[in-house]
Amino acid sequence: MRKKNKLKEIDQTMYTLLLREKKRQMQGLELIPSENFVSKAVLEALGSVATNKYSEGYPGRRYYGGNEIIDEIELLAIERLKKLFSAQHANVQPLSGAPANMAAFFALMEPGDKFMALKLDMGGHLTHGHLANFSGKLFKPVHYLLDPKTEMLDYDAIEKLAIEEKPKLILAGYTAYPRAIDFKRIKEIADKVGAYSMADIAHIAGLCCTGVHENPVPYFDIITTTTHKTLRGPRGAAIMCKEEYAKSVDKAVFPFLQGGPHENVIAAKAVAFKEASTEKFKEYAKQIVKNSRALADELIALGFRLVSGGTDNHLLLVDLTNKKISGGEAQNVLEKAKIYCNKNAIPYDKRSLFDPSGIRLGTPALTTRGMKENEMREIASLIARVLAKPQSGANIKEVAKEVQQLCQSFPFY
Ligand code: DSN
Repeated sequence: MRKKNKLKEIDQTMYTLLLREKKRQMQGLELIPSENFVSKAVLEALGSVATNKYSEGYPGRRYYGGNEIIDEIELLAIERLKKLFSAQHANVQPLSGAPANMAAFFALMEPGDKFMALKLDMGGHLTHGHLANFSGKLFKPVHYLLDPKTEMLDYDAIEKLAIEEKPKLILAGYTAYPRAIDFKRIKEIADKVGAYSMADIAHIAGLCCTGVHENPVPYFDIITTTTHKTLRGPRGAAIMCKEEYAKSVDKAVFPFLQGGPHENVIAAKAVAFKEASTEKFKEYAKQIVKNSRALADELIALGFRLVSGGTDNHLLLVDLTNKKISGGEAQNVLEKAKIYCNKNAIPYDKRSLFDPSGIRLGTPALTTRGMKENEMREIASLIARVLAKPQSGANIKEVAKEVQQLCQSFPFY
């Protein structure tokens, strides 16, 4: 007997919306570097009965009865994450990246303490000290910048600033930085000035756990990550740290910042961590970077300027200044052709953050669908064709048709 679709029966409206969203995801080119497609196994765990349970506290120390199995689920997620990254301690309860960063700050700093991070419009993050965010309001951010010529991190300048400012914590890890991060150097600088070392590896976690990018977890004081980007798990986050900070981290997550953990998400995280520990995932992570480089090389060949001249990781930042189109306009017109990306500031951008000069492209999601270098070259040419004639509806329609054909050859769900 065919299994009945309960959602369709109970809520036709939501069923239809979700079906439409699935079609949108499958029939378009997902190039937003922070997005990915989780496995069916992860989706199953996410939609499981673990969502029914309250489990405030930690395994063995809960404020509700009936947590015997939930404890096993959370411990499994913790152990798998520790093994995956060689971490001494892990907390898998953070609901998302921003709360994870908030908990990490409060675990190691007091309000008013000074910390160093990369500025948002250079590739940092709101939670790395932007004034509109808790991190800029409650703490004292000192921002380091990228080298204006190379558009890369300038470690000597970071060291000089750290010596002058003596921050309590130095944060490395970015949302729009296409190059490899020298975590060892950042740690040396932090040690030199007696600061805590913090890494926010949300974007590159899937590259770090596979050795495709250097993994800072074994030697940094504290590390935050989301679980849904290159790590390809459910939307959520985790914190890892040295054993000596374990208690402070756990207390900062609960009871300081959060209440009941989402155990269905934690179950899904555990499944994703298992998947990420396989050889297949390692190959996937390697392919992400190969694809990113192929996309970058072809875009350069087609006359696009890439910030820093290329990429070492899963993303690239395209400066559209010479194309006479803003990042926002490019995002919108590409969306019409079913090519999804996001507008993004470039270092020292002359335009506003709300309509900056660049777009950010990434390969994690399309690599999950099985696309390789040839498809990346084809996609670069589709992007170039849309941006060459952004006003032409006929041109956009033609590209959209080709996008759909390409997507049909790489079915996923
Ligand atoms: N919003 C994420 C990104 O897109 O990079 C960072 O939190």
